[in-house]
Amino acid sequence: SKHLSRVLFGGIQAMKGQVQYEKRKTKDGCVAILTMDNKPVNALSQGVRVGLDQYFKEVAADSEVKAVVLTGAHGVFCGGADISEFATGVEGPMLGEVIAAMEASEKPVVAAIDGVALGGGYEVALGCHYRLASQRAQAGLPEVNLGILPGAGGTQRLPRLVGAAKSVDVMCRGAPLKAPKAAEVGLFDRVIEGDHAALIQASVDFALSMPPVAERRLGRGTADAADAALAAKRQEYAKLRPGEAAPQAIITCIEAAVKQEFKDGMRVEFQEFCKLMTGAQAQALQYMFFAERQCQKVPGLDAKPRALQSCGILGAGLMGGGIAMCCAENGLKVVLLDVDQKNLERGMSVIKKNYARSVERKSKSQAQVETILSKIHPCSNYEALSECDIVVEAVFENMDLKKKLFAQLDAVCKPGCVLASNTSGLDIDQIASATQRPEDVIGCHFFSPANVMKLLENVRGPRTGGETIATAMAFGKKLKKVTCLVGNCGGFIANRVMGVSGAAKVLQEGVWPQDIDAAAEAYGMRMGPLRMWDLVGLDLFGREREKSGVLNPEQVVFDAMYKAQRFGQKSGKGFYQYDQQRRHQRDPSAEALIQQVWSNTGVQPKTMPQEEIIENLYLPVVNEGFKCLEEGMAIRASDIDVCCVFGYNWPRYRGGPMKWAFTVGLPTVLQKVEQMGLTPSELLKEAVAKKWKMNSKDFNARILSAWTA
Ligand code: TC6
Repeated sequence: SKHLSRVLFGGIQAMKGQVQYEKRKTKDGCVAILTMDNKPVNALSQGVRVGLDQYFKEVAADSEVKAVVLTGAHGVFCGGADISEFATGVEGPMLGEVIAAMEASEKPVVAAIDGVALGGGYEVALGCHYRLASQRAQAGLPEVNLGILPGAGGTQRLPRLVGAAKSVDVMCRGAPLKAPKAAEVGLFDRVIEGDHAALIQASVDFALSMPPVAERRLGRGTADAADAALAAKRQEYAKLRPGEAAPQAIITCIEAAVKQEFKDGMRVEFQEFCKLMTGAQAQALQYMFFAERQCQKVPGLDAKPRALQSCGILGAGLMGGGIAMCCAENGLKVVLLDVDQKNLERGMSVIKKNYARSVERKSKSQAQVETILSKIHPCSNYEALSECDIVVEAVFENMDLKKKLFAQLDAVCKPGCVLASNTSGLDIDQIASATQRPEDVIGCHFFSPANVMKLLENVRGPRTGGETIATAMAFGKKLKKVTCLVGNCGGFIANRVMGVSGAAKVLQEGVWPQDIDAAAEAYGMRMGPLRMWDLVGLDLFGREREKSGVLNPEQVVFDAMYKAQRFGQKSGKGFYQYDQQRRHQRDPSAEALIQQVWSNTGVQPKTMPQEEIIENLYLPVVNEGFKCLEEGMAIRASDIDVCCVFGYNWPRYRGGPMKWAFTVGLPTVLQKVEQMGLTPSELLKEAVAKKWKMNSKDFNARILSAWTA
């Protein structure tokens, strides 16, 4: 500790994080207990790396110390490398060097893992000679989600510990494994019952019982995976994570671990790591890591959330049922209300069928399902909502109906109950006006299916109170949603910005649906825009157009599809034809119809480069995003990206439309938006004139001032 103090007080005070050192003397010998300490998740910031480096040197020189136990403070082992250092540059000592020095220790080193050991955190554990874990521990290598790979030796050490095939899955899936599974796969040597102190004691005893010279595993890999098996894994992950570079790079490293000596494998890992780290995907994914955490924060909101134990849901349709499942799965008591007994029964039976499928697929046990179902109470009487802490209305989109229901909720719900509407676009303030407590009314806009889609847009009306906002944000957190507070405008954020995508215009210019979809899918969208329309149903579109009576010449192809009753998947044909399994293929009759419309309007079919298709599709989205910001409908540019990524499956590795716009360059975006005949957002023009960068102080302040205005 003296040494570390000298380092810390010798001019490097700005370093984040530290390591605590304790010498524990027992009757069997003395053990050094090192505790990584860097709130909240003990990320391996420079101070932690320096601490580990120094203390391992000290331990080596101290003949009294027989072994080392390495653990973490704050109920966590370690959340990995400090991701915020990636953008600013990492200063020495490097994590790989620190781990190599630990591994080279002549004295046994035991990782005592309580809470999570993730990424570089688990790589540190891999550098230890043994890994003991508490029952609540988890381990994983989630670097793939940040567009990188376990670059501190993880790709070389894990295959030597558990074999290549399992390593591919751990690293390419990137999901943490809970203690029993982690032990089964081989990530932990033992799981210890009891609290943190029991784990440390067991680790101390274990360390002292091990041979004094540490076991080494750095020879060749176990060669358990043949080339063919790894080639199959490449294909599997190309499908599971299409377009992503990191999974393929990870498999390259694992191949090296199977075939080459450790030091040569490390060289391959370093090369692959550098390629990924300097690429656009890693940048975008690391941006998303912070964006999805940032969006949950509401500047200037100091109100505390109210208690949340129970949720009422009004309407047992598709949305209501999905919200009920999501609430019950996350421990809320649910009152599912539908005044129509038949709807209620149908809703409950859909929920039960969904869970029966989960049991079949083994994603949930029968016991889990029973616990969840026991939390959902179907009823058809409004009085049942009287004790709920929050009520989410999920009936169909009709303002008069919603107003009527909110007046009823106002009459039965207890004071302080949050009255939320799941409307996907109606004015929250108008809905609130039907109650005597507009400060308790907010929008909670779930995306379908609500139990699957991660986004929750909370919509503040002009009269929504601070406590209501805080409670709705806490509600999202409880449901494990990525929750964004947005403004009260038509379509809110995700639907509004994605709704202006230029698919109809490109189609009307003579580009075939399959070319448009192929471009979008190559960009990383899960489904091209016209396949998406086939899924949503062109009848919805057609009815809206008939109702509004506004005809736009760009949409004549859509109109023709509607008139020909080509509604999409639901009618077996739309832009494509569909088989029983809803697989799509090109449809000559759809193409003939489109060709006919084109020739009636003097349009020649043409090919358009994919990049140009993407610009035509998504630059309008970017422009609309800027408009949302200038109108004060979002708190940050990155919130718009979060809404598109989690609400519309915009490819995470591209970072969302706003991040994309800054990558393209705002002057180019503005120029093209003007060329497309769109009215450019004033904020976009201002950002170009003032040369604002994404997340620059001035840009953020300008957006925040619109939000608070
Ligand atoms: C790596 O290790 C690469 C190695 C290769 C060789 C170099 N760094 O998620 P929460 C912050 S890559 C910096 O809300 P939870 C987070 O931003 C890393 N900051 O909490 C937030 O800050 P805020 C591989 C980090 O309890 C706060 O901590 N590791 C890091 O729901 C709380 O986070 C990973 O990918 C970090 N590594 O979940 C793991 N981790 O309060 C990433 C967290 O200012 N982390 N923060 O907003 C996680 O998955 C989760 O944070 C968690 C805790 C499970 C550790």
